[in-house]
Amino acid sequence: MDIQDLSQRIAAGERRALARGITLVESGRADHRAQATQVLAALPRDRQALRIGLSGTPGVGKSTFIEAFGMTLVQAGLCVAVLAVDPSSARSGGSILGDKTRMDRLSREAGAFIRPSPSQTHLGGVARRTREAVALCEGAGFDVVLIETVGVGQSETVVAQMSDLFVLLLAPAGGDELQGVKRGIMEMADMILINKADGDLKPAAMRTCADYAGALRLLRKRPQDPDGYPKAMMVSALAEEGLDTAWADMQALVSWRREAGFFDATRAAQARYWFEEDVRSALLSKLDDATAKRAMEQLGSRVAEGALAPSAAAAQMLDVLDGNFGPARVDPVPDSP
Ligand SMILES: Nc1nc2c(ncn2[C@@H]2O[C@H](COP(=O)(O)OP(=O)(O)O)[C@@H](O)[C@H]2O)c(=O)[nH]1
Ligand SMILES: [Mg+2]
Repeated sequence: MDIQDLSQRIAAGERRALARGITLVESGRADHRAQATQVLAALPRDRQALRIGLSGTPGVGKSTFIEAFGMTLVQAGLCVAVLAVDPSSARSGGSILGDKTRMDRLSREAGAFIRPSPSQTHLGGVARRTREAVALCEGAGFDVVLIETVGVGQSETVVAQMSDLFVLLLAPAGGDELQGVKRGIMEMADMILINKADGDLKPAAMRTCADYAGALRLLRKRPQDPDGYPKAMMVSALAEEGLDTAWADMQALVSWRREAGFFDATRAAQARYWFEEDVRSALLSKLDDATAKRAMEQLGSRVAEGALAPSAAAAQMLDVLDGNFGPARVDPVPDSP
């Protein structure tokens, strides 16, 4: 494959080339990884999309919202890419793939690009792939990249750490409890959108919105927020209500952050975070190699027998990881025939 040609096509905004590029970054093959790195390096560096992370539990209306909100953006003349981080996708078949029908209109728009989530269970791998897919979309000249995630555990943190804006989508609650949204996730949100504020659900949506607006006011003030943010507001993805207002409020927040320097500062901090994460995960992956596993097993047994102190064994293990087999007296794994 001609990498230079592929990069140029991506930079020219060709959707099929972009899809091909994303396939490369998602691939586990070493040659594909090397090509992906080359493609990423060859893309224009002066393009910046607004990255919007969107999280919510299954059924709150993420797909419906992305379709309606995406159409709002496209009609405003913007190009929109939709990506997904879904650690459960290996089981569910992807958070976007399954309901591309819900994005029927958006998927037919020339200004839109929708990419189903890769089927990969390991969150660390998903994070890198998604970051690189975002970079490809930016290089392809998209104005907005929506990164969807199902609200399960760590995936919100992953998405928040690669977004300029993090939006939490909630449904109207029946009772008066705060739907068990974890404080840590609330603290990441720049906007909380109470979806389904229509028909019979409207009164409940109003109560839920007021509850969350109150809860947000109780959180510690963050330096990157102007007055009035983070904000809770009502929308209806189905009735397409409140979407223009939500977009206007997002733009207002982004402009403020740009002028106050927080936009670039956050991106810089995120880049540093991912650098450190990549180092950490690369170090951890060293434990997966056959020699390391064998050393762990052997040293572990000696610790269990009481022949070696845990800390001494750990020091020997680090020697093994450094490629120094002497002190640990661990035999390297013989080459397989
Ligand atoms: N009443 C109402 N229903 C909605 C709204 N948005 C989504 N839904 C419905 O909620 C269900 C789940 O929506 P979906 O977009 O698939 O949610 P997801 O699992 O978060 O992607 C579907 O039956 C939608 O029609 C809304 O704004 N109002
Ligand atoms: Mg969905």
